[in-house]
Amino acid sequence: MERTFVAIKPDGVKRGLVGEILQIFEKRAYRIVALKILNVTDEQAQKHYEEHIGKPFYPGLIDYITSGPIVAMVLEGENIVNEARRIMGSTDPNKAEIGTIRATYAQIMQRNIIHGSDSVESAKREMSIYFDESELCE
Ligand code: D4T
Repeated sequence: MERTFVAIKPDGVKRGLVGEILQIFEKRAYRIVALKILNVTDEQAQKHYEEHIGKPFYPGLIDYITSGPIVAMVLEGENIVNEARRIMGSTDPNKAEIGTIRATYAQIMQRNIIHGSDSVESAKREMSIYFDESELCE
């Protein structure tokens, strides 16, 4: 069993899409290992997006993820890192396959509604930014 880190970004929370998005993962029978709503601090945002430091879209990315509460979660399931990203669709909603979360709920890359880790290693790193070990339900 694999684990991944998923976050419903501020626009998803503001638009009241938390329940619908959670349902997509629950219907797929993935297990919720941890779940919370939180305001991302600048420090958390910088850690999360450290690979993008210096890129032109970085300041906007930090402003976006800290603009309101996110819903952060750890999900567990078979091959979940890749499968969760397949369910979300491409980073750019315009290129995301119809039926994916981004194609269904988003229009532009700068407001792409959801985040999912891109590898098992990233998942471990990202989980530790948002959750203490004690918050994960075995
Ligand atoms: P996140 O991390 O938000 O799930 O996105 P992805 O894993 O799908 O994609 P990413 O790390 O390449 O991009 C992070 C974040 O930056 C925004 N972005 C990205 C942007 O505004 N302009 C760009 O040119 C790129 C590449 C969108 C997602």
